[in-house]
Amino acid sequence: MDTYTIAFHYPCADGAFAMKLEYDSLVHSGVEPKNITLVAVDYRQAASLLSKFEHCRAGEIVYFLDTIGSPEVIAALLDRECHVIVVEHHEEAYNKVKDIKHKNLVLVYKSHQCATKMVFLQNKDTHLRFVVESDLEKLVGLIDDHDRQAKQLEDTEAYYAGLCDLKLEYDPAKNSEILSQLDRIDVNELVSRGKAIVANNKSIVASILEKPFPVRIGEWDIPTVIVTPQQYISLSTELGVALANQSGHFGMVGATFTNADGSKTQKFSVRSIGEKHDTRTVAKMFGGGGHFGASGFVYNGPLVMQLL
Ligand SMILES: [Mn+2]
Repeated sequence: MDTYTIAFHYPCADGAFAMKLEYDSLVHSGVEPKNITLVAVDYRQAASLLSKFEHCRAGEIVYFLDTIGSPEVIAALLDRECHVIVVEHHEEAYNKVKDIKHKNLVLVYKSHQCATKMVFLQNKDTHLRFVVESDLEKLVGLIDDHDRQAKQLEDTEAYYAGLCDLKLEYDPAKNSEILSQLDRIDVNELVSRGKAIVANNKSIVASILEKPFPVRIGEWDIPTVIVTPQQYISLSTELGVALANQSGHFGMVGATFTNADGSKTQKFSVRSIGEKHDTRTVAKMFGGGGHFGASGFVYNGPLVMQLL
């Protein structure tokens, strides 16, 4: 009896859906669920990754979907005579394994498809009991459009807002219900729920943007808004970019988070538009950092006004 492991990128919707489609197609082809192990691969815990594959013996068929885990893990599994199948669309990740030549290694790489779509197309001819076929195709299209930031489908933003609102825990080790939760997703319901959230967010954003105040940092008066932690997590980019558009240089969003011990942490997110203003210049002044157009820093002064 063959045994299977499906490792997938976590926490990532594309990884989770790819896992679900691969799982369904294995079960459909006659594999018993007890012979399938699901492993969420979290790069933030890369050091302990190999321990999640201790059960893999010679002959185990191991999928890596939307993730390569690490080249070391793959090498260790090949050493144990496992069969490894990598389905990947991240060029950087693929480059780390593309030179490994081994009879038990299959690499599937497509830069223009997300992992879910790759798995979907590979198993298209088998009956998937995930959702009814036409809806599944629609869902896969939306996952693909969002995961690759293609922004070609009009419902993609709503799909993702609706999905985030479900607050699914994709790791089967932490949530034994995840497979049935993914089974129950109704893509049309998800999109209409998402549309309402997107519309609501737009009105929240509009009202927040009515009251920015300038914060002097270096040579810039940076328009800034203070929001709730929840708004900070979901709306920083939208607000920061809008404020950067207003000022022509930077925009800044702040929020006060309460730590587990009750202490407070003030986080700031800086955004810019175009290629002229590097947000890291601002973030570095406070020991933070990030990317050219998006950075963050922690400022634990007692009051926001002290920045002025
Ligand atoms: Mn992906």
